[in-house]
Formats: sequence, structure tokens, C-alpha cells
Amino acid sequence: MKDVFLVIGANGQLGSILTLSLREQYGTKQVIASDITKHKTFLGTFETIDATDRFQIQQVVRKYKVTQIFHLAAILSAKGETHPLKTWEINMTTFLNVLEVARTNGVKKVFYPSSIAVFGSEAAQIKTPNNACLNPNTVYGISKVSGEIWAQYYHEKYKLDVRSIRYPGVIGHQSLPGGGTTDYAVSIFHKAVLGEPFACYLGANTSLPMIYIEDAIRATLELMEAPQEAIKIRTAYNIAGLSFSPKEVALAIQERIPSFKITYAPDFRDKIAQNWPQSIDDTAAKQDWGWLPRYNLSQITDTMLQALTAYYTKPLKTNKDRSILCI
Ligand code: AKB
Repeated sequence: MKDVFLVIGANGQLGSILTLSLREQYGTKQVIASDITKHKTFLGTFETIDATDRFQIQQVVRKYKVTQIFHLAAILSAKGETHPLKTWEINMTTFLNVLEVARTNGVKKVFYPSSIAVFGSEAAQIKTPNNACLNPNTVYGISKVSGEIWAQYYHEKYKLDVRSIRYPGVIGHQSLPGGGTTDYAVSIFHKAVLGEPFACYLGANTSLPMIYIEDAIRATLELMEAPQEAIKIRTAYNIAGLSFSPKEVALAIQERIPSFKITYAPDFRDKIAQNWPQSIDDTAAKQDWGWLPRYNLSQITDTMLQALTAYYTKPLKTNKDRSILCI
């Protein structure tokens, strides 16, 4: 029997592109997109789900006989700090709902996105190991640590096949992030292509782990396709792409667009970033399921600038184009 996939949070930066990739790989009919509202450009099967309501998730899971859930809905690190209790409530309730619906309705696999935000001041900042001490200083980070432990609990207690990745900041031209500390690394390319200066909310030398969206999606699919016995870590896997600071990405852009200007006005997001790793040790993901990143800063810069130049200057034609900037 063919798998049926439910993507919760399909309007978001990762969810929108993951939905397209799953449809390309497994067939459009096999993938149900869902979010709290339907974005006007969405094609294919879409169900409106408020994931804080377990019943709404269960209805869709039963209607389509869903076998895998990808739960991408969450409030990210920076936005979370402006509404701490709401962030805890939403991030935890939605994930516990997903786990319970999966457990009680025969769903085979669940994907849970964790984040580098699980790390805090106690972890080594360079090549942070998978099993570093976790003492996050954001509500988002606290919710991700808790989610990881719940994932492991459901696997151990109920044999539910929950798998998870700690994403670095994700950079892509097709969609916009919202509410994260790493969002600057997407906005900077938009400003550069539009010929506008960029006021950066991180300090010039605040280096963070990042990953190109194609690598992030490929990692997700590779993790979910790996044989059960290969998955040795049931909290979440570190994955590394590359690391750079605002100054380094600005220089890469200036090599291609010499007139590009950047200024720095670090705010509370710089404090969040100062507490996160600068680089990630992803040995376990490499060993267990063969993870290997492909994109470096030069390739990301070329790809982002070309794609966004095309986006801002050409009319959209294909379905894939339609998903561009779908928030
Ligand atoms: C954020 O900045 O909050 C996210 C993340 C690293 O999880 N992009």
C-alpha cells in the first residue's frame, strides 16, 4: 500500500517546499497539505487544520488514511520571545496532538523539526556535538528540547517511529521564513536584488550554522526513508550545512553586486544568536543515515541572487513558481 503524507504547517518556509518535494517524489495525490488557513496559491489537496485541536488532525488522518505526518507548524525563536506562554502552548500542544493522533490511528511515521535553538551557554559553540548539554534561553528552544524528549518517549513506550532533525537557519529563494533569529540570511538577498541597503539586526561577526533549503529538504526525506534500524538517535540529529556571519554573506553578495550596502544594529536577536552554536558536529547523521550537505556560501549566493532576480523581474509561469514566496 502506498504511503499517504500529511504536512502540517504547509504554508511555511519549509512546509511549502517539503510539500512540493513529497509530491514530486511520491505523487500529488499521496500528499495532503494543511495549515491554519489556505494560501491562495496552493494547488492540490489542502485541508484547513488548527493543530491545537486534536480532533481536527484526527479527522484528516482518518479521512485520507494518513501513514506519515510531517509536523512543521511552530512559532520560531524571535517571535516566540514576544509571546512566551502562547509559544509554549502552541508548540507543545500541536506536537503532543500529532503524537497522540499518530499513536491511536495507525500512523507509521512522524517527522518532528527540532532546531539548533536547543543549545545554550553550556554547549561548546564550535562543532557542537549531538549529545551536548541542552540549556536553551528561548521559549522556542525549550519547546524544541521538550519535543525531542517526547519524541523519544513515544518511540520507547509506544514504538511510534518518530524522527527528528535539528535544523540550522534555512536559506531559500522559494519561500520566506517568519519570526526566526536566522531570517536575516534570507532577507539580505531580497534587499540586495532590489538594490536596497540592508539593516542587519545581528552583529557583523555573529556567526551561525545555516543550510540551503534543498539540503534541508533532502536531509528530511533521507532521514525519513532510512531503515528503522539505522536510526540510533530518537531525540534529534544535528545536521550541518555551513556557517557564516552577516559580514561574510554581505561580502559574498558585494563580490557579485558591488553597490550593495549593509549596516548593523544588533537587537535582542543578536543575544539569542550569541547563545547558539557557531558550527555543528553532524557525525552521527553522517554515520547513521549517510547525511552529506552539498551547498557552500558561494553556491548559495549565486543561486539566491539568480533566482530572486528572476522572481522580481519575470512573470510567474509554472506551478513551482507559484509556490515562490508563499507566505
Ligand atoms: C530560528 O531562527 O528560530 C529558526 C531556527 C534556527 O530554528 N530558523
